Amino acid sequence: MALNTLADYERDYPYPRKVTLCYLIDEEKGMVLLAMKKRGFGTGKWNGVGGKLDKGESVEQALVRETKEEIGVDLISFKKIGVIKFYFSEAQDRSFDQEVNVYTADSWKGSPSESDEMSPRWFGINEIPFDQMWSDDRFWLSDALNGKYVEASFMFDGSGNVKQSSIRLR
Ligand code: 8OG
Repeated sequence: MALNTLADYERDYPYPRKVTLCYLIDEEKGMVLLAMKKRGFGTGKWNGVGGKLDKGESVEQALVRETKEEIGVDLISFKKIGVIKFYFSEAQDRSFDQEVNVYTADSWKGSPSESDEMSPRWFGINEIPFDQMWSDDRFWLSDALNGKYVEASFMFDGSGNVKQSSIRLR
């Protein structure tokens, strides 16, 4: 059957590949750590840190490993703030689609530092640079950082713009 709407993708591909995404939060200062992606998927965008699961890894194991690899810190405490599915409707196959498992962390060991992949920087929670981020982030990230749990799905067009979305906040 043809895939036309976001609902078609959600029905036919309910379990896209899992990836992790983590935002370090300094609650006292009202800051969030974003990192500039230097290579690969999402190059040139500010984002949280994270990536794909290695074979046999759980989501939380991957979250801890990716955070260490990308910005050099060891997570101590973190909490899940949402699950977001992304469908790239113009892609030839479904291998780009992702289920992003989103977390915030409020405790870690070490100072965020630059790696080959990411260059970190603190931003005020009200000064997030949405025009230099994934196009969907403006629809959910502020609410998620302010304590809402987000369950959402997005369908992108070939230029990476949001074509359809479904967002549930609680
Ligand atoms: O392993 P790799 O670097 O390719 O993983 C991609 C990272 O980017 C992963 O942390 C999940 C994250 N990511 C997407 N799509 C989106 C998106 O639309 N918004 C945000 N904020 N992050 C995304 O893959």
